[in-house]
Amino acid sequence: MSDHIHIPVHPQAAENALLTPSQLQAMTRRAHRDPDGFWLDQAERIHWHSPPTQGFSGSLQDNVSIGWYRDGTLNASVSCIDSHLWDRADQVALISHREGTDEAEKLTYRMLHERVCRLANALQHLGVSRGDRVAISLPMVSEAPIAMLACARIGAVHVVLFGGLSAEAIAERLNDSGARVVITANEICRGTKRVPLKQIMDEALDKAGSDCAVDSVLVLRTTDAPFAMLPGRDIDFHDFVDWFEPDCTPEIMNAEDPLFLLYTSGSTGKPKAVVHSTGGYMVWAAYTMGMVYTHRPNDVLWCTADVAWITGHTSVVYGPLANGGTTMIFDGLPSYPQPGRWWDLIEQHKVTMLFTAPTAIRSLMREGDDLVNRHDLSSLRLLGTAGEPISPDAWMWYHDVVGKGRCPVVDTWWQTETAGIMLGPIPGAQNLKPGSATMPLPGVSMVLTDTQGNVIDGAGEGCLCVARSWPGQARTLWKDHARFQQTYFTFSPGLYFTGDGARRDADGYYWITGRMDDVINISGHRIGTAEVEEAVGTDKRIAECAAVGVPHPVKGQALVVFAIPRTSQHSITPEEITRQVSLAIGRYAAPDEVFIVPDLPRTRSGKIVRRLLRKIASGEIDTLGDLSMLSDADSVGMLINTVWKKE
Ligand code: 6R9
Repeated sequence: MSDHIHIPVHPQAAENALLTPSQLQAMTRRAHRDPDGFWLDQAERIHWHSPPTQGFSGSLQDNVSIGWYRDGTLNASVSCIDSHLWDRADQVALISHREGTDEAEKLTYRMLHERVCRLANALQHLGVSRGDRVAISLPMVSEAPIAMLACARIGAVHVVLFGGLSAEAIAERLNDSGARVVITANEICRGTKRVPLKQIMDEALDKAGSDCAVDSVLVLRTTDAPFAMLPGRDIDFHDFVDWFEPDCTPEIMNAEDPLFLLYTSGSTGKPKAVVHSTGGYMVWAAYTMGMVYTHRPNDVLWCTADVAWITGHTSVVYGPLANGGTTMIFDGLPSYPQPGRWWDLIEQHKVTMLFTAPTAIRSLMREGDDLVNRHDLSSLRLLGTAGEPISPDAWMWYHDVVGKGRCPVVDTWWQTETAGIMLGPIPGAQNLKPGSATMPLPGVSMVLTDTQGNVIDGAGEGCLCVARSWPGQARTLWKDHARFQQTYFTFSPGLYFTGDGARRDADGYYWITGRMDDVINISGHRIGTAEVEEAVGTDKRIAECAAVGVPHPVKGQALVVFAIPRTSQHSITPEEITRQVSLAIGRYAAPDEVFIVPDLPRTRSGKIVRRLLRKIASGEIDTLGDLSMLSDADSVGMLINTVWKKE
């Protein structure tokens, strides 16, 4: 129904547009006709040491191998910083606002260069060299992007870890990545809560045991809270780094050398580390952010994503800086110490482009329009969102109340694996439809298939796949190319399967229908139900369990766990199970509800029917459908009683 709602281009957006509708069409046609020529042209958006003459090389069939710009060499930090020193050394590159302060730290490109170089030299002094992994676990402070860029400068591969991970989850990632150095802070503040990051890292390093390759830990003091330092391993960040030279010769990397690993959840087993290249990733970051977030002089882009997500990598650090823009970070919450905190900051820093997740929009919307209207948000010219589906009503609120109808809302669909935006509007050149991520960017060969992998033409619904490689495509999973092939390329040989379902309407607009695998999305955090089930199942008292996602008005989805005790003697409480998940993965993955049940609905072959669990947990008990495939239909009645007698 909402297919027919078009939001036409506002005159102000048309004025700011980089492309007219016909230029956009011409670009799309050219990319289709001559992909290599098109992507070699786009490669000119970044700075190369020696520019590439080759586009794509490899194959998405059989033995999947993906390479782009193989004969090009570059350094990502040079493209993000040094290449701008001749014309905008004194332009602000990074605004970093710390909660509890009135003034932000503003680093010009020249200052950013100095800070990155000092840390790069310090890391080299610690023995880090080309190809070594460095783990970064920091709050949203200047040192986070600086640490990423310092790794890039010396050819080290950064692995940014989310501050909400448990010690166990960190230990697993440190060992898997083989990180040699860790850069962390003593504490992260989230409103009135404090997360003792250093203490958790100490526990993680203990748990990591003898397999762990970490020999140095740089610790940034973000608060006055005391913390322990292990002599010989732990080093105070600024006491050490500030002594190094403010210039550092960049390491010249091959386009296909990895720039970073990023852990994300999948539908099976342990979290996987997606590997991104240097050349293709940088072109993709510059291209996608350049097409959708059209930086102009004096633009301030505030993407509220944490640097530990792909959005933080591409939309906070690499994309805006490759394009010579100003990027802003903030380490606080939207409504702390009082509602309206974000609006204060937009007003104070004259933010022109805001990019956030639908979860944040939904919770800000609940605070009412008055709060927004009390602020002068006239600096805004573009509003963006990513990470989860945005409902048409939240989209309209963002557009009408925050953007006053002047600012295009760009709903962008992408993934850790795609590195940058795949579906999204080109502002000013396309009409918008609230709730739709619009269309593929020029050069992106998005297709829909049926469940057998056959491509569907025209309007229809199916599995979202990509038919051609793109420069930012993940190259592999760290140390597990077989899993990479198995996860993404076996569904329909020659196509990359995203794991999402989508509908394409008669105008060619895409509407994401959600994940088709067992990955759920809580407030934009991607969590594998298999990961949660593994965490619960390690308790000897549990015989079997199932984790499902159910709709949630603010978080998008909520996590519900059903657990069967081994015997009636094995008593266990929902609180114990919640704790178990927090310890194994992190508090962010703690279930919203846990039900201890005697059994679960199964097919005759013994498979748990998760579809029914989702319906029961979300209260849709009148539409359970056909139960004839169950081995024991009575189990459903019992389950409904257990779940709903709680109310
Ligand atoms: C960027 C990011 C990827 C998954 C993806 C999809 C969901 C992302 C979306 C969206 C609907 C959008 N997703 N953007 N769903 N509309 N605009 O979020 O990466 O953390 O890897 O998550 O998020 O399900 O497959 P990542």
